[in-house]
Amino acid sequence: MTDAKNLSRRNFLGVSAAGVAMASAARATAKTGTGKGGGGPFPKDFVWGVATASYQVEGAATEDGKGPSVWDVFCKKKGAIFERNTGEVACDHYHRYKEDIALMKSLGAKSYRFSVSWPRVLPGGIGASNPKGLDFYSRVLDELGKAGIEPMCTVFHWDYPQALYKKGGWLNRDSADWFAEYTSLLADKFSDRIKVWATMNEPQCFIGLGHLDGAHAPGDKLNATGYLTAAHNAMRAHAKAVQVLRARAKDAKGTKVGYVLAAQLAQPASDKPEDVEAARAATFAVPNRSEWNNAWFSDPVLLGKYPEDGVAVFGKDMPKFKPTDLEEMKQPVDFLGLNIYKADYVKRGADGKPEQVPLPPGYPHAGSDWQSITPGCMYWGPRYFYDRYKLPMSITENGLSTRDQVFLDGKVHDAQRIDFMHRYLAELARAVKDGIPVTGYYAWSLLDNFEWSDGYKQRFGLVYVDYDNQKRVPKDSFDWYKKVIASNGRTLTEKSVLPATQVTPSVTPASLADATKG
Ligand code: BGP
Repeated sequence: MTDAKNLSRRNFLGVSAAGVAMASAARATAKTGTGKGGGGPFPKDFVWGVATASYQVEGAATEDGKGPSVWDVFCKKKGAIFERNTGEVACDHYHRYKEDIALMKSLGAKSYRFSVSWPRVLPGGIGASNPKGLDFYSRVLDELGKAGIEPMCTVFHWDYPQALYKKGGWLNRDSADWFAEYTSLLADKFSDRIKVWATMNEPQCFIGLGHLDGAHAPGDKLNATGYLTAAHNAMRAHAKAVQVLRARAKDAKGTKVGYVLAAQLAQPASDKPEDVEAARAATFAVPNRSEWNNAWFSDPVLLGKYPEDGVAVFGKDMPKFKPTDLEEMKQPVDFLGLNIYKADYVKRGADGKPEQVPLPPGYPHAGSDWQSITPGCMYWGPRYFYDRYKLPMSITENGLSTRDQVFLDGKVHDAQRIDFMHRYLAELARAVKDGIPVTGYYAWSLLDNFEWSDGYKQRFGLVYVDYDNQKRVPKDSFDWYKKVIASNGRTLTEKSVLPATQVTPSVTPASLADATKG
C-alpha cells in the first residue's frame, strides 16, 4: 500500500502520530544500563525461521497452467501499486527455489514458513487441479527435506483465485466450502511432508484492506454489512480448513494447525498497573468500524462469539447468519500465529478509558510510515494474547522495511534492521523467560519481495534481491541472524548501552506518558 494509506494502518485508536513537545520529551532523563530482559536462553527446541508468501516471491504468474489470482488482476489497475509494479516475476522463486533453500540452509533456519498459491494448484479455485503447480510445491518440500528445514505451510496468503472472486468471492457463503476443497487437496498431496499448517494469513488485511478500504486486491469498498459478511465467511473457511486437516492429514496426531493474525498491539506507556490494563483493553477493543483490531477476527474462531463492543459499533449493519455458525467457527487450534511489527503506546486516560500516547517528533520509524519501532510489543503482545486465549504462540512474522542498497564494497549494510531485530528479540526473550509459551520466531522476510501495494519500494529481506538480474546478496542482518540462531539467542544477551525498549537516548515509554500529562 502507499505510505499515505499506511499511515492509518494499525493505528487502531485513530490517534495521529502528532508529536508531543520536544521540550517535554527532553525532560526525560537518559538511563543507561544493560539490555532490559536482554536474553536468557530460549528453550532448546525453539523454532528459528524465515517467512515468505507465494505472490510476493514466486513470479511465474502465468506459467505452467497457473490461473489468475485477484492480485494478478489488481496489479494491472492504474494507481493500485507503487510505480505500477507487479508480482509477475517478483523474486523468480518459482525457478530459483533451490538457491533460496540453500540460503536458508546456510542461515541455519530450522523452519520455513511459505504459502501455496491457490490458483497455481487449482486454476479455477475448485475442480480440476494443476499437476505442474502441485509438482512445484512437491519439489520445494523435497528440497526442504534434504536441507533439514521443517516447512510451515500457510494455506492462504492473499492470492485468491480470480475465478472464485467472479462467483462472489468471500461474499458467497459457499466460499467456506471452496476453501475446504482447496485445503483437502493440500492435505492429500502434502501432509506426508507438512506437519505445521496455518490456515490463513491476517484476515484483517485480505478482508479489510481488500474489501473495505480497497487498498489491496480485489480493491473493493464494500459497505459495513458486506465487509462483515466477507469476514464471517473467511472465518467459517478457516474453521472448515481446521476440520479438513484434522480429518485428512496423514499423521493427524503429529499435525499442528494454527491461525495467523496481524496483531494489532498496544503496549503500556508505563509500568503502572492501570496503564498495563489500559493497554490490554485497547489490544482487544473494537472501538470503530475499521479492520484494525484483533477481537473481531479472533474471538469468533477462538472463543465462539463476536465481541460485544464491536456488535454495538456495527448495530443494525450486522449481517444475518445461521445461529450454528459461531459454534462451527470455533474449532480448537494448536497455536496462534502473531505477526508483530509495532504497537501504539497506551495509558489510562482521565476518563478511565485507554488513551493513545502520541509519539514525539522524529521518533524512530521503519521505511514504511506505519511502522514505528516499539520493541515492547514483542513482550506485551504475546503476554496479552496468552492471557486471553491460553494458546501456545508462534511469532509468524516480524521484520523491518528499509530502503536498502548495495554499498560500494558490494555488501548491504542494514544496521537498522539488526538493531530492530535485536531489540525485538530481547523483548521476546523476556516474554519467554516469564513463561509465555512462544514456540518460534519467523523473520519477515527471507528475501526482499513484492510488498503488495508498496511494490518493490520497501525491502524487508535478510537477503537483498537485485530485481534486474535476480542476484541475491545476503545482508549484514543475515550474518547477524545466523549467529542468533546458532547460539539459540545467546548472542542477544551481549551488553548494550540502552535497554531494548528505550528507542532513543532520551525517550522511554514512561517519559512519553509523563510528557502528555495534563
Ligand atoms: C504482513 C504480511 C506480509 C508482509 C508484511 C509487510 O502484513 O503478512 O505479507 O507484506 O506485512 O508489511 P507491508 O507489506 O504492509 O509493508
